[in-house]
Amino acid sequence: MLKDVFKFVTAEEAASYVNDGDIIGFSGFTPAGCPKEVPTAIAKRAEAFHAEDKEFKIGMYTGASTGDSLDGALARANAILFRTPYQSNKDLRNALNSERAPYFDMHLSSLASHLRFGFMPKPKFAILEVCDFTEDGKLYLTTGVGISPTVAGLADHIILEWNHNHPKELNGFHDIFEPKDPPHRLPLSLLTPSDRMGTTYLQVDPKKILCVVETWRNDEVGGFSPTDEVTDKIGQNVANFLANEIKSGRVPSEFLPIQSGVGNIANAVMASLGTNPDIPNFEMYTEVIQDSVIGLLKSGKIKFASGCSLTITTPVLKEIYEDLEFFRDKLVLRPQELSNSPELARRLGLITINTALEADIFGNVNSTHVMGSKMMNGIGGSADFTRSAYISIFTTPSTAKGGKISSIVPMVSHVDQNEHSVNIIITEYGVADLRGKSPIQRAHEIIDNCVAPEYKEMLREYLELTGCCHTPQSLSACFGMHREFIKTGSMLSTKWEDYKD
Ligand code: 0RQ
Repeated sequence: MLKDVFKFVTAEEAASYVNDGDIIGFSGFTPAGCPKEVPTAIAKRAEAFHAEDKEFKIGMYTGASTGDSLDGALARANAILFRTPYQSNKDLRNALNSERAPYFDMHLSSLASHLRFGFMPKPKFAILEVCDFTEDGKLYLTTGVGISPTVAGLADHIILEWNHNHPKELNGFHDIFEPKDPPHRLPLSLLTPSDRMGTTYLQVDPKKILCVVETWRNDEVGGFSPTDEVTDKIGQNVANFLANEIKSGRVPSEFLPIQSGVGNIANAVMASLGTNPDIPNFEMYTEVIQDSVIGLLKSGKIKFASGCSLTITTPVLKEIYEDLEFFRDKLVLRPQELSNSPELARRLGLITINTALEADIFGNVNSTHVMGSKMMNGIGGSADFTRSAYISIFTTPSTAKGGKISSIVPMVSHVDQNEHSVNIIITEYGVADLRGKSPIQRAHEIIDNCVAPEYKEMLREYLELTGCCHTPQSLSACFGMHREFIKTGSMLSTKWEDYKD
């Protein structure tokens, strides 16, 4: 009996082991598979310490974003010593933008190995959500894997959240593997998205399991906005572009595995790929498996999906759990070191589709910083995939904030992906194919095909400002549209003579 071997406690008792300055690694990836009870109890403990004027902050390693009971609760309690990587919680975003929560944004594929290399302090605790476990330390994870194998290995103590809302039959859906570190690393042996190279469980030293907390709480995955005219059009443009790539022979007729990012646009793109008759049935090798993928697995349009998490809303997850046997040979969940591996992205020939906040006319992309300084979410896995893609695509609506911001600008206010890695930009207006083009040719391609009509002339005029050089950038005017927005609340009134020396 597990209860005879391990210490079963309340979330508050588990949290009482954690002290000011401790560092914790959490399971999960997005709100999927994250612990919920113990982080909330740690946040309450922090609040109690703060009420007595005592310090209480913890260092946090997560897979990616988490649920509100983790990031939200700890941010509201002002209990964050540091935090990495990707996040998307409103309260945490406010905390890190006001320097209350030091945040460093990392490529998701790098985090586990950087922890093992000792580039950052090792976690004292790993808090992991499981659907089942054994006396000899076999852990069966739930809907998100993230960095669980690495933090479980490095931590002194493991606290388990045993979530009975996830069926034990999830056993078999995971492919857990941790590579050796250089110079002893071997090639990752996956040759197709459905290959496996690891175990279905995470083996830990059972002596490290400090305590177990039982819970019945659902993952806190938010719903999606219904698609609208703009996101529908972007989705159709992506699908038509890829259908044409197959027709022209640049993409093999059997097609290539797809990686798709997070959010509303990504969900709409997947829906369009699913309904376009010229797109063959395909496989996914991605990090986040969202709701739209599940419908397409059911219809057969998607043959197989490999990811790091099932970031699925509760009603759709219920559908999966009611028909687990149907999905057993169609889904696999892996640690982010595998799901986001640049080695595998390059070998499998991924077509990668991610979202930009803004792109510039030369092809650089900003997915993270609003007006160059305010962190939105983080780079996530977008660069893990983009740099190693067969074809890298970025989508964005041509404007934001009701047309007052053009998503295409002369120079991005922060660079996440540079012009050398970005192949294709797609808005609701069309497709800019940047492959094999010089900076000036790229600028014309983007302005002609992707920019909203009201900003086209402004950007054409910008190109003429310096009349010089390989990349005609005016260092005085390149942020003129951003500066105009900050000054007046709209980029539409930008006049270059106000910004050019
Ligand atoms: O703001 O919410 O206040 O209205 O940005 O924009 O259009 O709803 O787009 O939900 O698809 O997210 C890049 C953030 C897009 C996401 C980003 C404002 C806009 C709105 C959101 P409001 P949308 P989405 C896999 C890959 C980086 C990581 C990544 C992301 C809000 O896709 O975080 O790709 N990507 N990971 O109004 C000012 C602009 C703007 C702007 C949009 N130019 N200036 N605000 N907005 N453009 C996943 C993982 O790695 C886990």
